[in-house]
Amino acid sequence: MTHAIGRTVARFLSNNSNTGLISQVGHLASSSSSSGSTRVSRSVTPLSSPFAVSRTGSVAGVASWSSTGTSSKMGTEQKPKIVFVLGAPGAGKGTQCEKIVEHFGFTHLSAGDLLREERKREGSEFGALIEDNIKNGRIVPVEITCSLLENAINATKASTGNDKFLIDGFPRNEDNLQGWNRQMGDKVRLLFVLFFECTEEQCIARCLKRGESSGRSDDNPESLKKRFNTYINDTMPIVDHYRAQDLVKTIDAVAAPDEVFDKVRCAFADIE
Ligand code: UP5
Ligand code: MG
Repeated sequence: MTHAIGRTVARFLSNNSNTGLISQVGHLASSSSSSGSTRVSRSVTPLSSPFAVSRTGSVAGVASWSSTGTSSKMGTEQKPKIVFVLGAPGAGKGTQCEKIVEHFGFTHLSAGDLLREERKREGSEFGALIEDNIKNGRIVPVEITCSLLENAINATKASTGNDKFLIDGFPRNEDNLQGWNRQMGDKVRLLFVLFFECTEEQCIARCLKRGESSGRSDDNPESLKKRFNTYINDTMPIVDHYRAQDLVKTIDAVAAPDEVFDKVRCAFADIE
């Protein structure tokens, strides 16, 4: 199944790589917080397929940025700074990201939110594929997720100038890791990985409670079981991969949100 999906995406990419589809820069409806930081995870609206390719062959949303020539010439300091935020379903990634945005001026990009937006976007060719994966706790092919993330990063940089990003819920498996490194590795600077540790019981209880009103198609016992299997089998090896590079800051996420944030604060204390 996964391979079939991969082939579909690969076929789509190869079918469109030379068609000269004109790229459109994703429209960014951003909201500023009191600290001047921005949260865009629910407001990025790609105007074209995430794979639409410009005449120059660049991915939609990237053209305006790279056409200035800044992308390839940027020094390390000017590259967007990235913090990956990982943890089990319901560990509190999104909740803590909102607080980090407020206090440390990052832009929050939730991979899950971007996928859910793409799923409901009229005309998206990937809506059904995304929904099938989300409902079954499987991971969407990286070409889709990575393009949505890259578009959002570029649109945010262009519209707000902010260059500090929390990437929430990504990379979740080997395919994500390799795809990100291939597409984005040279374009960004990874600061560290923020990892929220919480018990499975707590996480499931939180998601089920949220499921009473969230409308999320994966906040139910059956999907949660699958999400947890994927988390243990596919995502934990990614955390271990970064741990081996001493890049992981682990936060105990069992306590109440404000107490958890007290620990998060320390993790961000020494970043420029
Ligand atoms: N809550 C939060 N913190 C609390 C605390 N300290 N004490 C008590 N309650 C707390 O929180 C969840 C709930 O718990 C909320 O009601 C909150 O108020 C409460 P939240 O902050 O939303 O937790 P979070 O870790 O963000 O949980 P989420 O369910 O969003 O995590 P997932 O990682 O499962 O979801 P995501 O949206 O990232 O991904 C969904 C699916 O999309 C994946 O399963 C996958 O199918 C797909 N996906 C991909 O394929 N690729 C990607 O790169 C990303 C996603
Ligand atoms: Mg979340």
